[in-house]
Order: sequence, then C-alpha cells, then structure tokens
Amino acid sequence: MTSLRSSFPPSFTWGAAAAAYQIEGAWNAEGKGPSVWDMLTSQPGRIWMNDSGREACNHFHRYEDDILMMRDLGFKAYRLSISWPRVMPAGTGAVNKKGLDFYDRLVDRLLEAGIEPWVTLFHWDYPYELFLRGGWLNPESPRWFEEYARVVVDRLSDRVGHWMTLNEPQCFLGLGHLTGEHAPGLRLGLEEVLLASHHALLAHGRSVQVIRSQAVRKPFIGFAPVGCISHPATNSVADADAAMRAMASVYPDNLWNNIWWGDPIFRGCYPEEGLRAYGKLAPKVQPGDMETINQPLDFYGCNIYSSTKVRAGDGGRIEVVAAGQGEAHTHFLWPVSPEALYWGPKFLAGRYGVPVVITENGLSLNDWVGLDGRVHDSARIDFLNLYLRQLDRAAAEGVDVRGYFHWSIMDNFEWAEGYKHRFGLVYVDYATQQRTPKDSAYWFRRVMQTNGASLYDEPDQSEPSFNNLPELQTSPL
Ligand code: GCO
Repeated sequence: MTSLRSSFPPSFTWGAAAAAYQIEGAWNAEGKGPSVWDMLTSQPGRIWMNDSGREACNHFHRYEDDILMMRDLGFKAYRLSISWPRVMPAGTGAVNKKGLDFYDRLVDRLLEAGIEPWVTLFHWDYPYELFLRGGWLNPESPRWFEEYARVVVDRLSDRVGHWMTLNEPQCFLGLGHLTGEHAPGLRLGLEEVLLASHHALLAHGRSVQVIRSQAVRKPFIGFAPVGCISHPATNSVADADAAMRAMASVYPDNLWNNIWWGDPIFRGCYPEEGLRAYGKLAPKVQPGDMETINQPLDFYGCNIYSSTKVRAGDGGRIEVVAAGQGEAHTHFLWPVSPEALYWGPKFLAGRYGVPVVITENGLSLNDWVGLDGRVHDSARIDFLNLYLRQLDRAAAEGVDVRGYFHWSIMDNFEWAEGYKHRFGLVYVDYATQQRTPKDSAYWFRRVMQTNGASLYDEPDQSEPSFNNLPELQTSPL
C-alpha cells in the first residue's frame, strides 16, 4: 500500500458528532424538563412511525461504554450537545443539579479517554416551558439563552475549550417555525420567522460574550449553520462564478442561505441581497443589536452534506442543473456531491476570513448487520473517501480548514424521519441497544491515524473481489 501525504495541517481535528435529543433518551429522567421535541413527538402522525427520542440510544445511561468504544475506534474529538431542559427544566431559573452533573461526568470521562469535547449549546431541544412563553418570538429569548449559557460555561469551561453556539438555525427556524415539519411544528409567516431568527442571532451573540468573558480555558468558539453549497457544472470560470454567487444568494421565501446568518455574525449587518429578497418582512434592527450579534468568532462551523450543481445561463444567470437519471444519492435521497467539501469551505472561509471546521458531514444508508455479524457499509467508505479528498484539495489550495466531524458517531433519532435513516459509523440495534462498529468506523480510524494520508491508499488487491473474476461471456439470445 502506498500512502501519499495529505494537505491537512498536523494539528487537524478529526472527530464525530451527535446531539443530545438524538442519542440520550432518558427524556424525563433525573429532573429533566420537557423540550419542544418531546412535545412534537408525542403528537401522532408527526414523526415517521411515530418514533421519538424517548429512548433513542440511551446514551444517558450508556455513555461510559460509548466513550470507551469511541476511544477504541481512535477518536480524539467528539462533538456533543447539551440539552437545555436537562440543565434548566423550565429554561430559566432553577438549575437541575443532576442534569448538569451528567454533562460534568460526560466531559470528565471523555477527557480521561483522551477525547476532546466540542460542545454545542443548542441543538434544537428547546425548553417546552419557554415555548409556552413565546419561544424565539419573545424578545426576552436572547436573555434566556444567555442565562443558560452562563450556567453551562460556569460548570464546564475549566475543561471544555471548544464551543459552538447554535446548530443550524436554518432548520430549527425554517423547518420548526415556517414549514412545521420540525419542533415546535409551527407554520408562521416569514415576517414572524425572521423576527424569531433575529432573536436567535442575538442569543448567539450574548452566549459568545458569556463564553469569552467567563470561560476558564481559553475558548475556541464558532457556530454551526447548514452550509448551503453550490458547485459548478463544468470547469469554466463562468460556472465557478455562478456557484460562488449562488452561495451568496438569499431567496425570498425561505431561510436556506448562508449569508443572512453569516453576515450579521461576521460582518455586523444583514446582507443587501437579503434585505432586497425579504423586503418589508426583514426585522427591525434596534440600536446595539448588530454589535451584540457581531462578536469575534474563532471558526465557521459548516454542516455540509451535499451541494447543488449550477451553471451560468444567459447573461450569467445562475441556473440549477437537475440531477440526471440514476445519479447517485443517499438513502435520504440527497445527491452524492463530493465537490461540496471543496466549494463550501472555499466560499465560506473566503467570505468571512476565518478558519472553517466541518462540524457535520456524512450520509444515511440502509445498513444492517450481516450474516457474519459485521456491517459492510462500503458505500459509506466510498462516500467519505470522495468527500474527504475534496476537503484535502481545499486544504492544498490554502483554505484554512481546521477539522472534520463525521455525522454521526452512531445511528440515532433522525428528527421527523425517526429511525428510518442510519447515519452512524456505529450501528445501533435499538431493541437491545447493542452497538456494532461498521466497516467504515475501522476505515475512518485509519484516516484519523494517518491524518488523511490513507485516503490515497491503493485498494487492497489481495482480497477476492468481483474485479478479479474472468470476464463475463454473454451468449447471443
Ligand atoms: C442536521 C442536524 C443533525 C442531523 C443530520 C442529518 O443537520 O439536521 O444537525 O442533527 O441529524 O444533519 O440530517
């Protein structure tokens, strides 16, 4: 096997990610309050098969074994989220000591195992009690989040140094408040959703202030939005330019864009393109708001799964190129588009001038445990190899990429899709809670160990494979 060198910097962080509601279970254990996801999943017909995260992977009770497994799989970093209502059952006020103790132990065990925790403050499980008080629409909501952030930072920041504030505002606001598939399941008008979004941005800013001013360990802070990525249909300069412009676009009827979120945070203003697209529906910015939102950040976290192919049409107009028949897609029907990990970081690092970390990337497959007791997910290995080579290409061209977190460490509750999708490097049998590392987990261990060089290993020819079979003789009909 020959290994070329990769261009990932020596300090590159390799890890995997998960989120509280998707893996913890123990939805009402030890004083935890309900979240909007507990509410939504209790309404029949909202979630595929009426699944819920009540049990999920029962990580709340199995975290010690899970951490040992991660250690054995070679992980040195793990992205987790804190459940706000586990820590503060009503969202503000009383702190649930047992809930906070859980994260305290989780962090300790991770560090003992040599795994660096990267903590997300909010990955969608909003306290139900605060929803009853108007949720993100309430102008007090940024203060509520600040109060919660203070409690977490006070307790964990002597050991936690890596922080993310909000995960994917496009989803919890867009899917949660505009189209209603996600919790809290609302279908508000765009004007109200943009107001709620403004409050979420303020909450982000306030929590960054808390981390910066209070953290014991010197913090490395980012946020983790959806990367809305486009790539050019051909090698032409015109198409590349169209892809770059598509990533800097805002569309009038939805929140699926990069810059409505990134510009206030990194540049201190809403983008002109967005103000034009949303027009009168844009929120009224009060004096001081943008100063609060525009806190210095250490990285841009990108959750990138796929990208849209575009080209320059007449007069340079951005045209989306539809997928051809039979083009590769994942079990979620998301296109397999490795270029996403090249064009996304290139655009985002370029526009905002900060390092990028891939905070999520991966795919869902219909995996199962085979007759030999193993999970042979060769498609995941191939997907990762293709995507990571593109990320390496970005690094080789000088894009400041600092890390990659695979989504996900283990199969888990996939929101409105319930347990239909398996995103994990580790297979979870939900009936027995048995974990089985998939082939991809072992493959990824080597990628981490070699800092990406093993992406360029020659395929192992000693293994019998269909490629070695004599050519198929077809006889005429
Ligand atoms: C998101 C979330 C994750 C998902 C993952 C797969 O991106 O929606 O951050 O919680 O599970 O992305 O959809």
